[in-house]
Amino acid sequence: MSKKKEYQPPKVWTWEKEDGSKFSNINRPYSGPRHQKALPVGEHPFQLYSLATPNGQKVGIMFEELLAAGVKEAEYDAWTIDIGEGDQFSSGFVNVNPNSKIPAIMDRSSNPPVRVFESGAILQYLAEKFGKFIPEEITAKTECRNWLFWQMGSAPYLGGGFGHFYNYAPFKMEYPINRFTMETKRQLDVLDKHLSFNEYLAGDEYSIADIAVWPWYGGVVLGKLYDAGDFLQVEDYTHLLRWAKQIGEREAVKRGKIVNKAWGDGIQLLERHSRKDIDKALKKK
Ligand SMILES: N[C@@H](CCC(=O)N[C@@H](CS)C(=O)NCC(=O)O)C(=O)O
Repeated sequence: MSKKKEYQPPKVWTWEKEDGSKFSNINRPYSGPRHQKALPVGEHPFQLYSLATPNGQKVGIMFEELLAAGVKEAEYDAWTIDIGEGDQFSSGFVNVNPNSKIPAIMDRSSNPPVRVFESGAILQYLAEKFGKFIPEEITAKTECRNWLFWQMGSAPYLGGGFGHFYNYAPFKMEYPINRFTMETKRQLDVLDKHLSFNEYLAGDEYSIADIAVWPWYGGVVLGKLYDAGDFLQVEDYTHLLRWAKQIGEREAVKRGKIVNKAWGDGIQLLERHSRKDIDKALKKK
């Protein structure tokens, strides 16, 4: 691939095995299992199959928030799915999520057990099952869902667009970086304006909307994602920063964000089977 030569799409696209980008070793243009392997199952009602990426962190945070709120029935076992190694293509994982993406859960307290995939669906399922972190009143509940679905539609521009071309692409290209920076800054401004007159995304109440948005947009403005703080001038988004810091101070968020953290110099926690696993990992810090 050359930087200068303009790409002329052929009549029919063919798969070029390695394009040099970070995940090209695992990407394929088809779905389904690539190897036979069952998923592990622990003793708790919920089984979480995940990794501590922003999408994965949402569910670790939700379980920790539920436990902190006294919902004992939300006990869970968390297992690492190493997406760099292709664990998401095992027959067991594909049975829980045919889309082969983390996070996914099995609710074994239901008979028959219920599978839930897509982080937004998982947050909504848990919130509705336990009547927590989703407002009861219809207008507030709808506002909560508005922001939950906003995140699902918007974050792919941030992660798959901006993050990919700014960080993971084999070389820097001005056109896609400009396009996705424009959209990312517009999204940051949407949140900043909304949070200038709302404490939380759904209004006065902390909810699954905050849990969904924080790992992505909180991560960017707190300098935890893509090392792009200066490039995006994140200090301009003062209301978003206020909210990001406030959510980051919650005990359950500090605990949940490290669940299934399988890389980096800091805390790692491949599996979680009891609260002590997180206590120990945080103590080592
Ligand atoms: N819309 C999905 C996105 C999930 C997603 O993109 N997960 C990524 C990690 S953050 C993944 O599993 N990637 C593995 C792959 O693409 O093979 C959700 O919110 O759950």
